[in-house]
Amino acid sequence: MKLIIAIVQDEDASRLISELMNEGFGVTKLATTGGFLKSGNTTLLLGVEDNRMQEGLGIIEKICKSRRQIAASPITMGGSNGMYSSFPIEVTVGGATVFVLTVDQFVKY
Ligand code: 2BA
Repeated sequence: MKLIIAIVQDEDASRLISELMNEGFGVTKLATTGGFLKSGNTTLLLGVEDNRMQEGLGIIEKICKSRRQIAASPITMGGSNGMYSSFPIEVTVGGATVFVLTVDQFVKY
């Protein structure tokens, strides 16, 4: 068995969960925050049998779109007047950041 951890954009989360549930996957949704943008994203946990892992990854790939976002750079520029300010940068976020872990044991009580 595998545990798929998928970090996706909030905009894609509802559709992705619906599609996964329709196809019979078990899904847990966590509200998370990206370390770089410091804005909300969604992390999904899916426990899947090995023979359905590719199918699950395929659905995530199909639904999750990459988007460009403007963010405040964490790097600050120093001015001659001693003031420091961050500047906007454009980043491409997603479609999805996915980790696949092998599950040692799966029990339900
Ligand atoms: P954030 O950390 O908020 O990052 C959002 C986007 O900002 C990233 O998109 C990437 O395009 C950009 N970015 C991140 N760190 C950067 C840096 N040091 N310099 C310049 N640009 C940077 P994605 O790579 O698609 O990541 C989307 C979200 O997935 C991330 O949100 C984070 O929550 C998660 N993530 C990505 N890689 C991860 C990793 N190795 N471990 C854990 N979570 C990860």
